[in-house]
Amino acid sequence: MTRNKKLAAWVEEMAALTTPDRVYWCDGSKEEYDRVMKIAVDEGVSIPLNDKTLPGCYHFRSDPTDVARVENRTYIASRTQDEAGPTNNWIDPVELKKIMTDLYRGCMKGRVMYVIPFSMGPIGSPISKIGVEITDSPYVVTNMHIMTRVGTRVLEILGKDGDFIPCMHSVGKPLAPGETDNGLWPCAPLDKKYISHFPEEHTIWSFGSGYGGNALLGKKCLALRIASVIAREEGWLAEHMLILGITSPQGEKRYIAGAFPSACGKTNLAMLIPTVPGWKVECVGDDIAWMKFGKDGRLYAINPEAGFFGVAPGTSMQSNPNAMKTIDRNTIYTNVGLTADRNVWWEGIGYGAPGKLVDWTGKEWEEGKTDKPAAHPNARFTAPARQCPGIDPSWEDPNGVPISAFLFGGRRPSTIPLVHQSFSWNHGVFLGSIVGSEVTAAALDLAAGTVRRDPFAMLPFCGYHMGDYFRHWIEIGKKGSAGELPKIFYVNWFRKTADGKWLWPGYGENSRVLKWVFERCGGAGDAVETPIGYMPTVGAIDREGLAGVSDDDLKELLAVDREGWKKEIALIKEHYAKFGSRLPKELTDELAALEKRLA
Ligand code: O2Y
Ligand code: MN
Repeated sequence: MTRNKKLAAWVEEMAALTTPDRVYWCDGSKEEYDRVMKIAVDEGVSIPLNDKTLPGCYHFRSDPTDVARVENRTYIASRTQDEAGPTNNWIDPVELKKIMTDLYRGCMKGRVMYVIPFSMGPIGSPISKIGVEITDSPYVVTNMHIMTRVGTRVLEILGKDGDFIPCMHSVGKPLAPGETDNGLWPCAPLDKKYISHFPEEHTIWSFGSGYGGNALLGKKCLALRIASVIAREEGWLAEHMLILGITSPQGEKRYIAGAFPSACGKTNLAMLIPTVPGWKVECVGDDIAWMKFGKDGRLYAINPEAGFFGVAPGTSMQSNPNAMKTIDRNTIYTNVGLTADRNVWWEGIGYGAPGKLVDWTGKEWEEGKTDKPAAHPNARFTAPARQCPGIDPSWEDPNGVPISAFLFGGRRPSTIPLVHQSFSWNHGVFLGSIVGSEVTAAALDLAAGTVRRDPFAMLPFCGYHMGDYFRHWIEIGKKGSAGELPKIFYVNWFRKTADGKWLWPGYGENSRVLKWVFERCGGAGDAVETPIGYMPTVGAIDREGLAGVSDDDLKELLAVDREGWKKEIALIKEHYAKFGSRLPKELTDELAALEKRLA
Protein backbone atom coordinates (compact mmCIF):
# COMPACT_ATOMS: atom_id res chain seq x y z
CA MET A 1 0.00 0.00 0.00
CA THR A 2 0.98 3.63 -0.27
CA ARG A 3 0.79 6.97 1.53
CA ASN A 4 0.72 8.71 -1.85
CA LYS A 5 -2.79 10.12 -2.33
CA LYS A 6 -2.62 10.40 -6.12
CA LEU A 7 -1.41 6.80 -6.41
CA ALA A 8 -3.98 5.40 -3.96
CA ALA A 9 -6.81 7.19 -5.76
CA TRP A 10 -5.62 6.01 -9.19
CA VAL A 11 -5.32 2.37 -8.11
CA GLU A 12 -8.77 2.53 -6.52
CA GLU A 13 -10.27 4.07 -9.66
CA MET A 14 -8.68 1.44 -11.93
CA ALA A 15 -9.70 -1.44 -9.65
CA ALA A 16 -13.30 -0.17 -9.65
CA LEU A 17 -13.21 -0.02 -13.46
CA THR A 18 -11.50 -3.36 -14.18
CA THR A 19 -12.98 -5.37 -11.24
CA PRO A 20 -10.12 -7.81 -10.50
CA ASP A 21 -10.61 -10.54 -7.87
CA ARG A 22 -8.01 -8.77 -5.73
CA VAL A 23 -5.34 -6.08 -5.78
CA TYR A 24 -1.72 -6.96 -4.95
CA TRP A 25 1.06 -4.39 -4.32
CA CYS A 26 4.47 -5.62 -5.51
CA ASP A 27 7.42 -5.35 -3.11
CA GLY A 28 10.11 -6.34 -5.63
CA SER A 29 11.47 -9.23 -3.51
CA LYS A 30 12.95 -12.46 -4.86
CA GLU A 31 10.30 -14.34 -2.90
CA GLU A 32 7.63 -12.37 -4.78
CA TYR A 33 9.28 -13.10 -8.15
CA ASP A 34 9.29 -16.84 -7.37
CA ARG A 35 5.68 -16.77 -6.17
CA VAL A 36 4.37 -14.89 -9.22
CA MET A 37 6.40 -17.12 -11.57
CA LYS A 38 4.87 -20.16 -9.88
CA ILE A 39 1.41 -18.79 -10.71
CA ALA A 40 2.43 -18.70 -14.39
CA VAL A 41 3.89 -22.22 -14.13
CA ASP A 42 0.75 -23.56 -12.43
CA GLU A 43 -1.36 -21.95 -15.18
CA GLY A 44 0.76 -23.83 -17.73
CA VAL A 45 1.96 -20.63 -19.48
CA SER A 46 5.53 -20.93 -18.15
CA ILE A 47 7.90 -23.90 -18.08
CA PRO A 48 10.84 -24.07 -15.64
CA LEU A 49 13.98 -24.85 -17.64
CA ASN A 50 16.72 -27.38 -16.91
CA ASP A 51 17.95 -26.48 -13.45
CA LYS A 52 21.46 -27.86 -14.10
CA THR A 53 22.20 -25.99 -17.34
CA LEU A 54 19.85 -22.99 -17.06
CA PRO A 55 19.29 -22.42 -13.33
CA GLY A 56 16.47 -20.03 -12.47
CA CYS A 57 15.34 -19.82 -16.13
CA TYR A 58 11.79 -20.03 -17.52
CA HIS A 59 10.26 -20.49 -20.94
CA PHE A 60 7.11 -18.76 -22.22
CA ARG A 61 5.28 -19.15 -25.52
CA SER A 62 3.09 -16.24 -26.51
CA ASP A 63 -0.05 -16.32 -28.60
CA PRO A 64 1.00 -16.41 -32.31
CA THR A 65 -0.78 -13.08 -32.81
CA ASP A 66 1.09 -11.41 -29.95
CA VAL A 67 4.76 -11.57 -30.87
CA ALA A 68 6.05 -8.00 -31.29
CA ARG A 69 5.38 -4.32 -30.92
CA VAL A 70 2.32 -3.32 -32.93
CA GLU A 71 3.11 0.01 -34.54
CA ASN A 72 -0.29 0.39 -36.23
CA ARG A 73 -2.02 0.00 -32.84
CA THR A 74 0.39 2.37 -31.02
CA TYR A 75 -1.03 5.87 -30.53
CA ILE A 76 0.21 9.29 -29.52
CA ALA A 77 -3.01 10.88 -28.28
CA SER A 78 -1.89 14.48 -27.95
CA ARG A 79 -4.53 17.21 -27.85
CA THR A 80 -3.96 18.01 -31.53
CA GLN A 81 -2.81 15.84 -34.43
CA ASP A 82 -0.23 18.48 -35.27
CA GLU A 83 1.50 17.87 -31.92
CA ALA A 84 1.90 14.15 -32.71
CA GLY A 85 3.28 14.98 -36.15
CA PRO A 86 3.40 13.05 -39.42
CA THR A 87 5.30 10.01 -38.11
CA ASN A 88 2.92 8.98 -35.30
CA ASN A 89 -0.58 7.45 -35.24
CA TRP A 90 -2.78 10.11 -33.73
CA ILE A 91 -6.20 9.72 -32.23
CA ASP A 92 -8.26 12.22 -30.25
CA PRO A 93 -7.50 11.62 -26.54
CA VAL A 94 -11.14 12.03 -25.45
CA GLU A 95 -12.35 9.54 -28.04
CA LEU A 96 -9.51 7.12 -27.22
CA LYS A 97 -10.18 7.28 -23.48
CA LYS A 98 -13.82 6.47 -24.12
CA ILE A 99 -12.94 3.46 -26.30
CA MET A 100 -10.37 2.19 -23.84
CA THR A 101 -12.49 2.80 -20.74
CA ASP A 102 -15.14 0.59 -22.32
CA LEU A 103 -12.49 -2.07 -23.01
CA TYR A 104 -11.07 -1.83 -19.48
CA ARG A 105 -14.53 -2.19 -17.87
CA GLY A 106 -14.51 -5.58 -16.13
CA CYS A 107 -11.42 -6.71 -18.07
CA MET A 108 -9.60 -8.07 -15.00
CA LYS A 109 -12.47 -10.32 -13.83
CA GLY A 110 -11.06 -13.55 -12.42
CA ARG A 111 -7.54 -12.10 -12.30
CA VAL A 112 -5.22 -10.39 -9.82
CA MET A 113 -4.45 -6.71 -10.34
CA TYR A 114 -0.74 -6.23 -9.65
CA VAL A 115 0.49 -2.75 -8.74
CA ILE A 116 4.18 -2.42 -9.67
CA PRO A 117 6.02 0.64 -8.36
CA PHE A 118 9.24 0.94 -10.37
CA SER A 119 12.16 3.25 -10.92
CA MET A 120 13.60 3.86 -14.36
CA GLY A 121 17.24 4.42 -13.47
CA PRO A 122 19.03 3.89 -10.16
CA ILE A 123 16.61 4.56 -7.30
CA GLY A 124 17.01 8.16 -6.15
CA SER A 125 19.23 9.27 -9.07
CA PRO A 126 18.52 12.88 -10.15
CA ILE A 127 18.10 11.54 -13.69
CA SER A 128 15.70 8.67 -12.77
CA LYS A 129 11.89 8.73 -12.96
CA ILE A 130 9.28 6.74 -11.09
CA GLY A 131 6.49 4.85 -12.82
CA VAL A 132 3.73 2.65 -11.49
CA GLU A 133 2.39 -0.11 -13.71
CA ILE A 134 -0.96 -1.72 -13.05
CA THR A 135 -1.22 -5.07 -14.80
CA ASP A 136 -3.10 -8.36 -14.68
CA SER A 137 -0.19 -10.33 -16.18
CA PRO A 138 2.26 -12.42 -14.09
CA TYR A 139 4.55 -12.38 -17.17
CA VAL A 140 4.69 -8.59 -16.96
CA VAL A 141 5.36 -8.66 -13.20
CA THR A 142 8.31 -11.05 -13.52
CA ASN A 143 9.76 -9.25 -16.56
CA MET A 144 9.41 -5.86 -14.86
CA HIS A 145 11.32 -7.28 -11.88
CA ILE A 146 14.25 -7.88 -14.24
CA MET A 147 13.93 -4.85 -16.53
CA THR A 148 13.34 -2.16 -13.86
CA ARG A 149 13.94 -1.56 -10.15
CA VAL A 150 10.66 -2.64 -8.54
CA GLY A 151 9.54 -2.32 -4.98
CA THR A 152 8.86 -0.80 -1.64
CA ARG A 153 11.87 1.58 -1.78
CA VAL A 154 10.29 3.23 -4.80
CA LEU A 155 7.12 3.89 -2.78
CA GLU A 156 9.26 5.38 0.00
CA ILE A 157 10.92 7.79 -2.47
CA LEU A 158 7.47 8.64 -3.84
CA GLY A 159 6.31 9.56 -0.34
CA LYS A 160 3.01 11.35 0.21
CA ASP A 161 3.19 13.83 -2.66
CA GLY A 162 5.81 12.56 -5.11
CA ASP A 163 4.95 12.35 -8.79
CA PHE A 164 4.90 9.19 -10.90
CA ILE A 165 4.02 8.14 -14.43
CA PRO A 166 0.83 6.02 -14.42
CA CYS A 167 1.18 2.98 -16.70
CA MET A 168 -2.11 1.10 -17.03
CA HIS A 169 -2.02 -2.36 -18.60
CA SER A 170 -4.34 -5.29 -19.12
CA VAL A 171 -4.00 -8.35 -21.31
CA GLY A 172 -7.68 -7.84 -22.11
CA LYS A 173 -8.85 -11.37 -21.38
CA PRO A 174 -11.19 -11.57 -18.39
CA LEU A 175 -11.85 -15.02 -16.94
CA ALA A 176 -15.29 -16.47 -16.31
CA PRO A 177 -15.89 -18.08 -12.89
CA GLY A 178 -13.78 -21.26 -12.70
CA GLU A 179 -12.00 -20.52 -16.02
CA THR A 180 -8.17 -20.50 -16.14
CA ASP A 181 -5.64 -19.64 -18.87
CA ASN A 182 -4.98 -23.36 -19.08
CA GLY A 183 -1.65 -23.10 -20.84
CA LEU A 184 -2.70 -20.35 -23.24
CA TRP A 185 -1.11 -16.90 -23.38
CA PRO A 186 -3.90 -14.41 -22.68
CA CYS A 187 -4.37 -11.44 -25.01
CA ALA A 188 -7.06 -9.68 -27.06
CA PRO A 189 -7.47 -9.75 -30.87
CA LEU A 190 -5.42 -7.24 -32.89
CA ASP A 191 -8.31 -4.82 -33.47
CA LYS A 192 -8.80 -4.53 -29.70
CA LYS A 193 -5.13 -3.87 -28.93
CA TYR A 194 -4.24 -0.28 -27.99
CA ILE A 195 -0.82 0.95 -26.90
CA SER A 196 -1.70 4.53 -26.02
CA HIS A 197 0.25 7.54 -24.83
CA PHE A 198 -1.21 10.76 -23.47
CA PRO A 199 1.77 13.10 -23.72
CA GLU A 200 0.23 16.12 -22.01
CA GLU A 201 -0.77 13.97 -19.02
CA HIS A 202 2.43 11.85 -19.04
CA THR A 203 0.20 8.78 -18.93
CA ILE A 204 0.23 5.37 -20.64
CA TRP A 205 -2.74 3.07 -21.27
CA SER A 206 -2.13 -0.33 -22.84
CA PHE A 207 -4.75 -2.98 -23.60
CA GLY A 208 -4.83 -6.36 -25.27
CA SER A 209 -1.16 -7.39 -25.64
CA GLY A 210 1.03 -9.18 -23.11
CA TYR A 211 4.23 -8.95 -25.16
CA GLY A 212 7.43 -6.92 -24.89
CA GLY A 213 7.26 -3.23 -25.54
CA ASN A 214 3.44 -3.32 -25.61
CA ALA A 215 3.22 -4.57 -22.03
CA LEU A 216 6.51 -3.89 -20.20
CA LEU A 217 5.53 -0.25 -20.06
CA GLY A 218 8.75 1.06 -18.49
CA LYS A 219 10.64 0.38 -21.72
CA LYS A 220 9.49 1.92 -24.99
CA CYS A 221 6.30 3.58 -23.67
CA LEU A 222 7.77 5.34 -20.63
CA ALA A 223 11.52 5.49 -21.19
CA LEU A 224 11.18 6.70 -24.79
CA ARG A 225 7.74 7.96 -25.87
CA ILE A 226 6.69 9.71 -22.65
CA ALA A 227 10.27 10.47 -21.53
CA SER A 228 11.02 12.16 -24.87
CA VAL A 229 8.12 14.54 -24.15
CA ILE A 230 9.32 15.19 -20.58
CA ALA A 231 12.92 15.60 -21.79
CA ARG A 232 11.83 18.33 -24.20
CA GLU A 233 9.90 20.09 -21.41
CA GLU A 234 12.81 19.85 -18.98
CA GLY A 235 15.77 20.31 -21.35
CA TRP A 236 17.41 16.88 -21.45
CA LEU A 237 17.60 13.91 -23.84
CA ALA A 238 15.70 10.58 -23.76
CA GLU A 239 17.21 8.53 -26.57
CA HIS A 240 17.07 5.10 -28.21
CA MET A 241 20.79 4.62 -27.62
CA LEU A 242 23.19 2.05 -26.28
CA ILE A 243 25.89 3.29 -23.89
CA LEU A 244 29.36 1.76 -23.76
CA GLY A 245 32.63 2.57 -22.03
CA ILE A 246 35.89 2.17 -23.94
CA THR A 247 39.30 2.06 -22.26
CA SER A 248 42.64 2.44 -24.03
CA PRO A 249 45.72 0.34 -23.22
CA GLN A 250 46.94 3.42 -21.29
CA GLY A 251 43.88 3.20 -19.02
CA GLU A 252 42.10 6.28 -20.40
CA LYS A 253 38.34 5.81 -20.53
CA ARG A 254 35.55 7.47 -22.54
CA TYR A 255 31.84 6.74 -22.89
CA ILE A 256 30.03 6.56 -26.21
CA ALA A 257 26.25 6.47 -26.87
CA GLY A 258 24.87 5.12 -30.13
CA ALA A 259 21.54 5.11 -31.96
CA PHE A 260 20.83 2.43 -34.55
CA PRO A 261 17.54 1.22 -36.06
CA SER A 262 16.36 -2.33 -35.29
CA ALA A 263 18.39 -5.21 -36.73
CA CYS A 264 21.69 -3.32 -36.77
CA GLY A 265 23.32 -5.30 -33.93
CA LYS A 266 22.88 -2.73 -31.17
CA THR A 267 23.08 -5.27 -28.33
CA ASN A 268 26.14 -6.86 -29.97
CA LEU A 269 27.89 -3.48 -30.16
CA ALA A 270 26.97 -2.61 -26.56
CA MET A 271 28.57 -5.87 -25.37
CA LEU A 272 31.43 -5.99 -27.90
CA ILE A 273 34.72 -7.67 -27.09
CA PRO A 274 37.45 -5.68 -28.90
CA THR A 275 39.85 -7.40 -31.24
CA VAL A 276 42.34 -4.51 -31.02
CA PRO A 277 44.97 -5.64 -28.51
CA GLY A 278 44.87 -3.88 -25.15
CA TRP A 279 41.48 -2.16 -25.58
CA LYS A 280 38.47 -2.84 -23.37
CA VAL A 281 34.77 -2.18 -23.96
CA GLU A 282 32.22 -2.29 -21.14
CA CYS A 283 28.44 -2.08 -21.35
CA VAL A 284 26.29 0.49 -19.54
CA GLY A 285 23.13 -0.22 -21.53
CA ASP A 286 21.99 -1.76 -24.81
CA ASP A 287 18.84 0.18 -25.69
CA ILE A 288 18.01 3.47 -23.96
CA ALA A 289 19.98 6.45 -22.66
CA TRP A 290 18.72 9.37 -20.57
CA MET A 291 21.13 12.29 -20.59
CA LYS A 292 21.32 15.51 -18.60
CA PHE A 293 23.94 18.24 -18.41
CA GLY A 294 26.27 18.06 -15.41
CA LYS A 295 27.68 21.13 -13.67
CA ASP A 296 30.78 20.84 -15.88
CA GLY A 297 28.66 21.34 -19.03
CA ARG A 298 29.07 17.72 -20.16
CA LEU A 299 26.18 15.37 -20.92
CA TYR A 300 25.84 12.56 -18.38
CA ALA A 301 23.92 9.40 -19.30
CA ILE A 302 22.15 6.72 -17.33
CA ASN A 303 20.68 3.49 -18.59
CA PRO A 304 17.14 3.71 -17.21
CA GLU A 305 16.75 -0.07 -17.44
CA ALA A 306 18.04 -2.86 -15.20
CA GLY A 307 17.94 -5.71 -17.70
CA PHE A 308 18.22 -6.72 -21.33
CA PHE A 309 15.21 -7.66 -23.45
CA GLY A 310 17.24 -8.97 -26.35
CA VAL A 311 16.51 -10.80 -29.58
CA ALA A 312 17.55 -14.46 -29.19
CA PRO A 313 17.87 -15.61 -32.85
CA GLY A 314 21.36 -14.81 -34.11
CA THR A 315 22.80 -14.55 -30.60
CA SER A 316 25.71 -16.98 -30.24
CA MET A 317 29.15 -17.38 -28.68
CA GLN A 318 30.50 -16.03 -31.97
CA SER A 319 28.24 -12.98 -32.34
CA ASN A 320 27.90 -12.02 -28.67
CA PRO A 321 29.68 -14.13 -26.03
CA ASN A 322 28.85 -11.60 -23.29
CA ALA A 323 25.14 -11.94 -24.01
CA MET A 324 25.37 -15.75 -23.99
CA LYS A 325 27.08 -15.63 -20.58
CA THR A 326 24.47 -13.16 -19.30
CA ILE A 327 21.53 -15.41 -20.17
CA ASP A 328 22.73 -18.72 -18.74
CA ARG A 329 20.79 -18.18 -15.47
CA ASN A 330 17.83 -16.24 -14.03
CA THR A 331 16.54 -15.50 -17.53
CA ILE A 332 13.06 -15.52 -19.03
CA TYR A 333 12.93 -16.89 -22.57
CA THR A 334 9.97 -16.06 -24.81
CA ASN A 335 9.14 -17.84 -28.07
CA VAL A 336 12.41 -19.78 -28.42
CA GLY A 337 12.62 -23.49 -29.28
CA LEU A 338 12.50 -25.95 -26.37
CA THR A 339 14.63 -29.11 -26.35
CA ALA A 340 13.62 -32.47 -24.90
CA ASP A 341 15.83 -31.89 -21.84
CA ARG A 342 14.29 -28.45 -21.23
CA ASN A 343 17.09 -26.40 -22.74
CA VAL A 344 16.60 -23.62 -25.29
CA TRP A 345 17.59 -23.39 -28.95
CA TRP A 346 17.20 -20.86 -31.72
CA GLU A 347 18.33 -20.21 -35.26
CA GLY A 348 21.85 -18.77 -35.25
CA ILE A 349 22.74 -20.07 -31.77
CA GLY A 350 25.93 -21.48 -33.29
CA TYR A 351 25.21 -25.23 -33.25
CA GLY A 352 22.62 -27.59 -34.70
CA ALA A 353 19.34 -28.36 -33.00
CA PRO A 354 19.83 -31.21 -30.50
CA GLY A 355 17.19 -33.70 -31.61
CA LYS A 356 13.47 -33.08 -31.69
CA LEU A 357 12.33 -29.74 -30.28
CA VAL A 358 9.06 -28.05 -29.51
CA ASP A 359 8.90 -24.89 -31.60
CA TRP A 360 7.62 -21.47 -30.49
CA THR A 361 4.08 -22.42 -31.50
CA GLY A 362 4.14 -25.55 -29.29
CA LYS A 363 4.49 -28.01 -32.17
CA GLU A 364 7.04 -30.80 -32.55
CA TRP A 365 9.94 -29.57 -34.69
CA GLU A 366 12.98 -31.19 -36.30
CA GLU A 367 15.83 -29.41 -38.05
CA GLY A 368 15.72 -29.75 -41.84
CA LYS A 369 12.17 -31.12 -41.83
CA THR A 370 10.39 -27.80 -42.18
CA ASP A 371 11.04 -24.29 -43.55
CA LYS A 372 9.58 -22.77 -40.42
CA PRO A 373 11.96 -21.63 -37.68
CA ALA A 374 11.94 -23.23 -34.23
CA ALA A 375 12.19 -19.81 -32.60
CA HIS A 376 10.12 -16.83 -33.65
CA PRO A 377 12.43 -14.24 -35.32
CA ASN A 378 11.49 -11.83 -32.51
CA ALA A 379 12.00 -14.43 -29.73
CA ARG A 380 13.47 -12.77 -26.67
CA PHE A 381 15.54 -13.23 -23.55
CA THR A 382 14.94 -11.10 -20.47
CA ALA A 383 18.05 -11.09 -18.29
CA PRO A 384 19.43 -8.98 -15.44
CA ALA A 385 22.07 -6.49 -16.65
CA ARG A 386 24.22 -7.18 -13.57
CA GLN A 387 24.83 -10.71 -14.91
CA CYS A 388 26.67 -9.39 -17.99
CA PRO A 389 30.39 -10.23 -17.64
CA GLY A 390 31.18 -6.99 -19.50
CA ILE A 391 28.95 -4.72 -17.42
CA ASP A 392 30.56 -1.35 -16.71
CA PRO A 393 31.51 -0.70 -13.08
CA SER A 394 29.65 2.66 -13.30
CA TRP A 395 26.49 1.30 -14.93
CA GLU A 396 24.42 2.15 -11.84
CA ASP A 397 26.17 5.42 -10.98
CA PRO A 398 23.27 7.73 -10.04
CA ASN A 399 25.15 10.66 -11.61
CA GLY A 400 25.47 8.85 -14.93
CA VAL A 401 28.57 8.57 -17.12
CA PRO A 402 30.00 11.47 -19.18
CA ILE A 403 29.38 11.02 -22.89
CA SER A 404 32.25 11.91 -25.25
CA ALA A 405 30.71 10.76 -28.54
CA PHE A 406 27.43 9.92 -30.25
CA LEU A 407 27.30 7.31 -32.99
CA PHE A 408 24.53 7.11 -35.55
CA GLY A 409 24.24 4.33 -38.07
CA GLY A 410 22.08 2.05 -40.16
CA ARG A 411 22.31 -0.80 -42.62
CA ARG A 412 23.58 0.87 -45.79
CA PRO A 413 25.14 -1.49 -48.36
CA SER A 414 26.27 1.47 -50.49
CA THR A 415 27.15 5.20 -50.38
CA ILE A 416 27.65 5.70 -46.62
CA PRO A 417 31.30 5.14 -45.59
CA LEU A 418 32.54 3.05 -42.68
CA VAL A 419 32.79 6.16 -40.50
CA HIS A 420 32.66 9.92 -40.80
CA GLN A 421 32.61 12.67 -38.21
CA SER A 422 30.41 15.75 -38.28
CA PHE A 423 31.94 19.21 -38.66
CA SER A 424 29.77 20.65 -35.88
CA TRP A 425 26.88 19.91 -33.52
CA ASN A 426 24.25 20.98 -36.06
CA HIS A 427 25.92 18.91 -38.77
CA GLY A 428 25.74 16.00 -36.29
CA VAL A 429 22.02 16.64 -35.75
CA PHE A 430 21.67 16.53 -39.54
CA LEU A 431 23.40 13.11 -39.54
CA GLY A 432 21.00 11.87 -36.83
CA SER A 433 18.01 13.16 -38.78
CA ILE A 434 18.91 11.11 -41.88
CA VAL A 435 19.54 7.77 -40.13
CA GLY A 436 17.99 4.87 -41.98
CA SER A 437 18.46 1.33 -43.18
CA GLU A 438 18.11 -0.10 -46.64
CA VAL A 439 15.21 -2.53 -46.53
CA THR A 440 15.04 -5.77 -48.44
CA ALA A 441 12.51 -5.40 -51.20
CA ALA A 442 10.61 -8.51 -50.18
CA ALA A 443 10.27 -7.51 -46.54
CA LEU A 444 8.17 -4.43 -47.07
CA ASP A 445 7.03 -4.75 -50.66
CA LEU A 446 9.27 -1.84 -51.63
CA ALA A 447 11.63 -1.27 -54.54
CA ALA A 448 15.10 -2.75 -53.98
CA GLY A 449 17.47 -0.24 -52.45
CA THR A 450 14.76 1.71 -50.66
CA VAL A 451 16.05 3.46 -47.56
CA ARG A 452 13.64 3.39 -44.65
CA ARG A 453 14.46 6.56 -42.69
CA ASP A 454 14.47 6.18 -38.95
CA PRO A 455 15.73 9.54 -37.65
CA PHE A 456 17.86 9.06 -34.50
CA ALA A 457 16.39 5.48 -34.50
CA MET A 458 13.42 7.21 -32.81
CA LEU A 459 10.77 6.86 -35.53
CA PRO A 460 8.58 4.44 -33.50
CA PHE A 461 9.52 6.01 -30.17
CA CYS A 462 9.28 9.80 -30.35
CA GLY A 463 6.25 10.97 -28.36
CA TYR A 464 5.75 14.22 -30.31
CA HIS A 465 6.32 15.91 -33.66
CA MET A 466 9.63 14.72 -35.13
CA GLY A 467 10.35 18.21 -36.51
CA ASP A 468 10.14 19.60 -32.96
CA TYR A 469 12.36 16.74 -31.81
CA PHE A 470 15.04 17.86 -34.31
CA ARG A 471 14.61 21.40 -32.96
CA HIS A 472 15.12 20.08 -29.41
CA TRP A 473 18.46 18.53 -30.45
CA ILE A 474 19.53 21.87 -31.99
CA GLU A 475 18.60 23.65 -28.74
CA ILE A 476 20.56 21.11 -26.64
CA GLY A 477 23.59 22.08 -28.74
CA LYS A 478 23.11 25.71 -27.73
CA LYS A 479 22.87 24.79 -24.03
CA GLY A 480 26.09 22.77 -23.90
CA SER A 481 29.48 24.41 -23.70
CA ALA A 482 31.03 23.93 -27.16
CA GLY A 483 34.17 22.07 -26.06
CA GLU A 484 32.19 19.77 -23.78
CA LEU A 485 29.48 18.56 -26.16
CA PRO A 486 29.87 14.99 -27.45
CA LYS A 487 31.44 14.70 -30.91
CA ILE A 488 29.10 13.11 -33.46
CA PHE A 489 29.93 10.26 -35.85
CA TYR A 490 28.05 8.24 -38.46
CA VAL A 491 29.15 4.60 -38.80
CA ASN A 492 28.15 1.91 -41.28
CA TRP A 493 29.23 -1.67 -40.62
CA PHE A 494 27.11 -2.96 -43.52
CA ARG A 495 28.90 -1.86 -46.73
CA LYS A 496 28.90 -4.40 -49.54
CA THR A 497 30.88 -4.77 -52.75
CA ALA A 498 29.11 -4.43 -56.09
CA ASP A 499 28.80 -8.24 -56.16
CA GLY A 500 27.15 -8.35 -52.73
CA LYS A 501 30.05 -9.35 -50.41
CA TRP A 502 30.53 -7.70 -47.02
CA LEU A 503 33.41 -5.20 -47.07
CA TRP A 504 33.76 -5.04 -43.28
CA PRO A 505 33.73 -8.02 -40.88
CA GLY A 506 31.79 -6.24 -38.10
CA TYR A 507 31.29 -7.63 -34.56
CA GLY A 508 34.49 -7.33 -32.43
CA GLU A 509 36.33 -5.74 -35.38
CA ASN A 510 34.11 -2.67 -34.99
CA SER A 511 36.43 -1.83 -32.07
CA ARG A 512 38.88 -0.57 -34.72
CA VAL A 513 36.41 2.16 -35.61
CA LEU A 514 35.62 2.82 -31.94
CA LYS A 515 39.36 3.28 -31.38
CA TRP A 516 39.46 6.05 -34.03
CA VAL A 517 36.35 7.66 -32.48
CA PHE A 518 38.06 7.50 -29.08
CA GLU A 519 41.19 9.14 -30.50
CA ARG A 520 39.20 11.91 -32.22
CA CYS A 521 37.54 12.73 -28.89
CA GLY A 522 41.00 13.29 -27.43
CA GLY A 523 42.09 15.58 -30.27
CA ALA A 524 44.10 12.82 -31.99
CA GLY A 525 43.32 10.31 -34.78
CA ASP A 526 44.41 11.19 -38.32
CA ALA A 527 41.57 12.67 -40.33
CA VAL A 528 40.95 14.41 -43.63
CA GLU A 529 38.28 16.99 -44.34
CA THR A 530 35.89 15.75 -47.04
CA PRO A 531 32.61 17.15 -48.40
CA ILE A 532 30.63 14.86 -46.04
CA GLY A 533 32.67 15.32 -42.85
CA TYR A 534 36.00 14.37 -41.30
CA MET A 535 37.15 10.90 -42.28
CA PRO A 536 40.01 8.70 -41.17
CA THR A 537 42.96 8.29 -43.47
CA VAL A 538 43.44 4.67 -44.52
CA GLY A 539 46.34 4.41 -42.05
CA ALA A 540 44.24 5.82 -39.18
CA ILE A 541 42.16 2.66 -38.82
CA ASP A 542 44.21 0.13 -36.83
CA ARG A 543 44.36 -3.10 -38.84
CA GLU A 544 46.87 -4.98 -36.70
CA GLY A 545 45.80 -8.63 -36.67
CA LEU A 546 42.87 -7.98 -39.03
CA ALA A 547 42.68 -10.49 -41.84
CA GLY A 548 40.53 -10.10 -44.94
CA VAL A 549 40.37 -6.31 -45.25
CA SER A 550 42.87 -5.15 -47.87
CA ASP A 551 44.12 -1.62 -48.53
CA ASP A 552 41.73 -1.47 -51.47
CA ASP A 553 38.79 -2.62 -49.32
CA LEU A 554 39.55 0.06 -46.76
CA LYS A 555 39.94 2.69 -49.50
CA GLU A 556 36.47 1.70 -50.75
CA LEU A 557 35.06 1.77 -47.22
CA LEU A 558 36.47 5.27 -46.69
CA ALA A 559 35.76 6.77 -50.10
CA VAL A 560 33.31 9.60 -50.70
CA ASP A 561 30.89 8.27 -53.29
CA ARG A 562 29.93 11.63 -54.82
CA GLU A 563 27.36 10.19 -57.22
CA GLY A 564 25.80 8.08 -54.45
CA TRP A 565 25.62 11.14 -52.19
CA LYS A 566 23.95 13.22 -54.90
CA LYS A 567 21.20 10.59 -55.10
CA GLU A 568 21.10 10.54 -51.30
CA ILE A 569 20.48 14.29 -51.25
CA ALA A 570 17.40 13.86 -53.43
CA LEU A 571 16.12 11.19 -51.01
CA ILE A 572 16.85 13.39 -47.97
CA LYS A 573 14.82 16.19 -49.56
CA GLU A 574 11.84 13.80 -49.89
CA HIS A 575 12.31 12.71 -46.28
CA TYR A 576 12.54 16.31 -45.01
CA ALA A 577 9.42 17.37 -46.95
CA LYS A 578 7.30 15.38 -44.45
CA PHE A 579 8.12 17.75 -41.62
CA GLY A 580 6.91 20.92 -43.35
CA SER A 581 7.41 24.17 -41.48
CA ARG A 582 8.47 22.33 -38.31
CA LEU A 583 11.76 21.27 -39.90
CA PRO A 584 14.45 23.48 -38.34
CA LYS A 585 16.10 25.84 -40.83
CA GLU A 586 19.44 24.73 -39.41
CA LEU A 587 18.87 21.32 -41.02
CA THR A 588 17.91 22.65 -44.46
CA ASP A 589 21.02 24.83 -44.20
CA GLU A 590 23.14 21.75 -43.45
CA LEU A 591 21.61 19.95 -46.42
CA ALA A 592 22.26 22.92 -48.71
CA ALA A 593 25.85 23.18 -47.46
CA LEU A 594 26.41 19.46 -48.13
CA GLU A 595 24.99 19.81 -51.63
CA LYS A 596 27.33 22.74 -52.29
CA ARG A 597 30.37 20.88 -50.98
CA LEU A 598 29.57 17.92 -53.23
CA ALA A 599 28.97 20.05 -56.37
O1 O2Y B 1 9.06 -6.61 -29.97
C1 O2Y B 1 9.08 -6.04 -28.89
O2 O2Y B 1 8.11 -5.92 -28.17
C2 O2Y B 1 10.28 -5.48 -28.42
S1 O2Y B 1 11.02 -4.28 -29.42
C3 O2Y B 1 12.57 -3.97 -28.70
C4 O2Y B 1 12.95 -4.67 -27.59
C5 O2Y B 1 14.16 -4.41 -27.00
C6 O2Y B 1 14.94 -3.42 -27.50
N1 O2Y B 1 14.56 -2.73 -28.60
C7 O2Y B 1 13.42 -3.00 -29.22
C8 O2Y B 1 13.12 -2.17 -30.44
O3 O2Y B 1 12.20 -2.41 -31.18
O4 O2Y B 1 13.87 -1.20 -30.65
MN1 MN C 1 15.30 -0.79 -29.08
